[in-house]
Amino acid sequence: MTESISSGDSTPEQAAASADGVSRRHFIAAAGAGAGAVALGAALRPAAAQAAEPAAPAAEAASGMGGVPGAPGPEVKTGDRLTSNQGVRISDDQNTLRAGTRGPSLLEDGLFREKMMHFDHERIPERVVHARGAGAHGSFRLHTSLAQFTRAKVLTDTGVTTPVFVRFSTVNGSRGSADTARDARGFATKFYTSEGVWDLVGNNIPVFFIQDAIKFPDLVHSFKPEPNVEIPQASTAHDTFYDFISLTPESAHMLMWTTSDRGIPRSYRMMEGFGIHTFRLVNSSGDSTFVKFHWKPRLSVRSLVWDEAQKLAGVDPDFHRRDLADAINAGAYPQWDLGVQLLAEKDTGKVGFDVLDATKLWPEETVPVQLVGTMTLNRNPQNYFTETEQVAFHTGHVVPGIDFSDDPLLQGRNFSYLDTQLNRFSGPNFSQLPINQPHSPVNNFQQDGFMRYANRPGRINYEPNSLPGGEAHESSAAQGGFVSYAEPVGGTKVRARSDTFSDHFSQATLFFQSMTEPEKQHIIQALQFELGKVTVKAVQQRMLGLLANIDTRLVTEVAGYLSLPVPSGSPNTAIGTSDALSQEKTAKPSARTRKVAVLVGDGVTAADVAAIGKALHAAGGAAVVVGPHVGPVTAQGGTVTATATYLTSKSVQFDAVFVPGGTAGLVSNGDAVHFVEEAFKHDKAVGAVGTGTAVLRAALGGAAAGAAGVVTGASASAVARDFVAAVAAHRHWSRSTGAISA
Ligand code: HDE
Repeated sequence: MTESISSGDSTPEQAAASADGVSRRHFIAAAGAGAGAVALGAALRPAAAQAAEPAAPAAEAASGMGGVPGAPGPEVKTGDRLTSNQGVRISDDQNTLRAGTRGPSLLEDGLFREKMMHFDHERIPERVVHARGAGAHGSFRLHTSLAQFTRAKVLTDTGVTTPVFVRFSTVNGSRGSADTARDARGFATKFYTSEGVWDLVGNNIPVFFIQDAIKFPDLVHSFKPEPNVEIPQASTAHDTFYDFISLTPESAHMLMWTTSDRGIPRSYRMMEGFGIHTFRLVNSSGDSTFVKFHWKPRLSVRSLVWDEAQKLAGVDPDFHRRDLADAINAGAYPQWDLGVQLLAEKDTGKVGFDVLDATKLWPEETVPVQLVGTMTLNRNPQNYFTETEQVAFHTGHVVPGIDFSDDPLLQGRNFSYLDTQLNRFSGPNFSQLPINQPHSPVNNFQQDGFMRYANRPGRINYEPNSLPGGEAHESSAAQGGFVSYAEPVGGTKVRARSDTFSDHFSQATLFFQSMTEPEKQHIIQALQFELGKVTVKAVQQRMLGLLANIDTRLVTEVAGYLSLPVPSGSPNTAIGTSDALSQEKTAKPSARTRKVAVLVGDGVTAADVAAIGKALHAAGGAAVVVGPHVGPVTAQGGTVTATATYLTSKSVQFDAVFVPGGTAGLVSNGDAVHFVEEAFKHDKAVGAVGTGTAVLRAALGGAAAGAAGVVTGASASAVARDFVAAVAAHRHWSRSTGAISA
């Protein structure tokens, strides 16, 4: 028998369907000890307690730490008895041990000491970047095999469902910062494939600020709070960031993306994801094809507006985290299609830029994105810390058939991620944590270190070996072994970049030119805000110099706002446009998962509330009744129950607002009037019927009734269709920008 530290006997599907619903790989060492360990634990428990307790059910008996089947370690139970970490039942968890009820606490109080010691050490170092995140479990199913290009089973085997865990994040802020900061978003996917873990550690923006990993610490220091005062939190709008950016022209392209609507997503569920770097696919003959990975959201790419994002940071700092968890709990599972752009090495000239430069994308019009599979997120973590906080991604985690290019940013990342995990987990054994365990067998001679859960049994811990129990052999490519792509390399050792990395502005211009008018205006306003917060004139001027090489209108309007002269530049306007870059040009209308506030007060017409709720529900959306207090509201013709109030809810938490009939009394409710006014200002759909139109008039005046996305009528049933269509359109930009969105 081949001894191994893994059972290797559970398929990913079986693992995914394990009793506690948490996908896990089983360690043989642990599984072997499982039954015995429980028997031992039971034997150590006080006899009286054993008698009082029914025997643990089989599944629970096999479970170890945190209910993880087979994992060794103290058994954490969810039963009704409080115990110490040593398994001793606690008789009093309300009082420390004292010499007399008013006397000093005693040193011998081991229960207190253990509890406080553990509490004092609850935190692990937060991620230096991407500290703030939210995760979910799900699965990936391939529908189109890429066997011609790769031997990776996850990309060739259309019959397999691969479990995944995804962590979304902001980059800049601390772990407790607000979700809606202007920032890039992390989009990291762990595929638990049958051939090992593949981590696709991407962002919602397809390019990066810098070309060489050696600049990463400088970039991050510059956007983080300034170190003397630790201000501002989760914001790039300050001197040091723009000082660095203005001196780093290669950042121009990504700056266009972060200041665009992509920097303030409506939801994690409505973002694209990009692997950014050029990777390689390698087929079974050893041939390589360059590849870029994309995630395309089924719900389209949608964003907030800046005023709304800032207010949400106060009203609901957990807005994106809550949105993801709520959608999954409601069964509205978010989905993305996995896309690949494939480019033969001989065709790299086609894209017009060096494929190794991470500040460049491959225009989809030149290299189409082919959709090959679908990811569905359908299960929330049971515990934030053990899953979302302890998940450890690494660009170096690839499986046979997926390999690296020489992109200097990617090469640097391949070094950095292990280093960061060593710091976060105080040692090298984080891959044994349940969330990080591969679902395929792990079998090697590594051992020990902080927090090691399982070592190989027996005495053989080296290779090569000949004694019994040491079988663990290398695998050739044909046997599924990872073989690096045999890329010819050569050259002189230098610290230098290729000249092919030197055009920093053309794709920034391509991006700006590809935007619709409202999207352009949002970028201009974002840069006015960001540079308006910069206090050093020389930095503002240098930034204008950079913008002048992107677009003349852009620099003129930002310079005008800053009352600074417009510098001259030479934007490459001939680069044209790419419609795929514009979220407005690519989005499909949909009211699915949209949340609409229905404002009510005493006297509300129940039929209107019911009709609008029904219409939204039919379109996959939801109505939330907002009233003066929680519970039943006096209603005409039926019952209306408020689940939210003007105190607990603000317009920024909703996609649209609807005022039913019978609510004329709300005109004297400042919160209700402000609700409508603010939703209108944020270009959201606004509906009002019957006497509810009085609230609309109080908020917006008479003229608003004819504005885009404002739907009025006699009753909810009469306007339901138009209102749902207005919600599905997401926003009605012409109100704030005077421009019709494409
Ligand atoms: Fe990361 N990055 N990064 N990064 N990154 C980290 O690893 C790093 C880069 C990305 O949800 C860290 O575990 C370097 C690009 C995501 O856990 C750290 C460079 C892209 C996440 C690190 C980059 C990313 C990280 C911090 C330049 C988009 C969060 C904590 C060479 C493709 C993953 C950690 C999660 C996290 C280093 C650039 C995406 C410090 C050195 C480009 C989504 O290792």
